[in-house]
Amino acid sequence: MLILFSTLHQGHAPAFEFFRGERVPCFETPARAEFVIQALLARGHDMRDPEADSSAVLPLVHSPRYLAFLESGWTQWLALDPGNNERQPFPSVWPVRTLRSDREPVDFIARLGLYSMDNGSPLSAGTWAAAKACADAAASAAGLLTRGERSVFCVTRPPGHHAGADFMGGYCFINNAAVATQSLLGSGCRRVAILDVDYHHGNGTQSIFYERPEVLVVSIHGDPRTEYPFYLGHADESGAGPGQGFNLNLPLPAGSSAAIWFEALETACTRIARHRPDALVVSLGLDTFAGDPISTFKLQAGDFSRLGARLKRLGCPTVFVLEGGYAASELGSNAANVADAFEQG
Ligand code: OKP
Ligand code: ZN
Repeated sequence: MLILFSTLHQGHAPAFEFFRGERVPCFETPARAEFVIQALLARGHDMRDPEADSSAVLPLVHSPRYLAFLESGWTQWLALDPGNNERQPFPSVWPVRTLRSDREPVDFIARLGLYSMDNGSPLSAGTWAAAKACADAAASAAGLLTRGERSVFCVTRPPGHHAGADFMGGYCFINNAAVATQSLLGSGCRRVAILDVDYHHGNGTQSIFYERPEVLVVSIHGDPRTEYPFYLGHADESGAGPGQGFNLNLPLPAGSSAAIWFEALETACTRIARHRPDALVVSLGLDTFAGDPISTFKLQAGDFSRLGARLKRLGCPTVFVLEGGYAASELGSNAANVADAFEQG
């Protein structure tokens, strides 16, 4: 399978995040991408740099003022104090219900809150370049599919599925699955399906396409009553307006077994087949793995092969974008199991 990857991801390397009241090392590390790349190369897959520029697609997915903030955010942070080079900015105030999000504050931390859903998505010096390179990979993958490639695997880090039209969150800044999807629609696909198999509900992807019938969004994830992102991902969210019926959430209880998970995958695949998509975009989170440090599903290495083989049977040109997965050393082989099984059927 063709792999798209940029070393620019290394510049996105915040040191720590908050977890249960403590500052802890980030779970979402540069090493994650290296593990995935190493494993895919070791199994003989071809790797390329992204070739497309996603600049024209980005404003179709994200708001201009959010993109402007992301692009210049680190520079603005440094302008406040050159010593900030050694510090990570975190939001501390958010425009929740009754507060206004239409006015952009001048204060940097207030703007960071306006454009964030949590305090868990730290910026670092190379965040924009890394996120933009992922979007370029997603746009490139769409181009390759429309030129006849059957599948492309984008090793995207930072991930994207929590990022909404105008906010970052859950380690995500630009929604790579949405960029791939929008690019596919722009190059002639009439219908696209997105399948999000990350442990966490892809709230950003859902919200970006919630009112659009040409994009079916299906997600299997930990029940948001107990799992991040908590405020979206329930079974009764089925789309709105013209998009009514084109969003399917399959939340599963924390601790669910592989058997339960694959039952949900069957439901997902049946719905996707009914959509008759011209292309499939898979938000490939690997944090459903039993050994994942922040998730509770019970998939084993062989289950990722089973996933790849099942997706192959959908018979669609497919873009994979990497989302979560934090069991660093097994991350690579689990990703490669999906790719290998998809190619071999
Ligand atoms: C991203 B992805 C907050 C800690 C919790 C949320 C988990 C994000 C998962 N400081 N972070 O979907 O794998
Ligand atoms: Zn996740």
